[in-house]
Amino acid sequence: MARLELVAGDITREAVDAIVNAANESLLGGGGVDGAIHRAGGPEILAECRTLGGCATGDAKATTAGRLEARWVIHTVGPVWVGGGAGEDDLLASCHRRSIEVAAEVGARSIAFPAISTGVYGFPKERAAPIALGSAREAAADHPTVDLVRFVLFSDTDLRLWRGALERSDPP
Ligand code: AR6
Repeated sequence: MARLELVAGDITREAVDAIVNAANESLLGGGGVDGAIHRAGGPEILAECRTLGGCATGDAKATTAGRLEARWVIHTVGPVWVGGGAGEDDLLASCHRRSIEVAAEVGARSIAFPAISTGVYGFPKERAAPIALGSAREAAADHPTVDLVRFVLFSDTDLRLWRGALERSDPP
């Protein structure tokens, strides 16, 4: 069973095998955590992204990680929140499942996620946290080579919210 960790920090500094990027369907960069990853990792990541032909919402694709400590960046596209009735929950779960599948495919044993969709895309954090935790835990159980799943929250407030969600979730 994979270890599940919650920390506060900047995901670009994570020394795990793979970090997940909350990208958009173009995979050609943006603001938020996407901008931070491309800035810290350098132009190699964007050059690789250009060859991938974009990415559907809920799917994930890997590139190498340029100057980052991680070896791979797994780019996933979270749903834009439009009120909850457009399949946003399932798409968010899919992002976590697909990211872990891709991590297993490239041989990554440890993976760090940001809080996908909860920034510019407007997904409510209280609703996103249990979905992200549950889907990541399930996917990691199906892919036992992935033995560390870490969520990197960008503030102490977010970390507290996610800890609460973890405490309320079913034990593994
Ligand atoms: N480390 C960890 N978390 C971060 C960092 C960081 N360095 N920077 C921001 N966050 P967002 P989204 C948190 O907006 O909602 C981009 O333009 C942030 O506080 O980055 O999925 C893409 O290109 C929030 O909790 O991603 C897309 O167009 C979380 O990361 C769009 O934004 C996600 O916020 C995707 O929107």
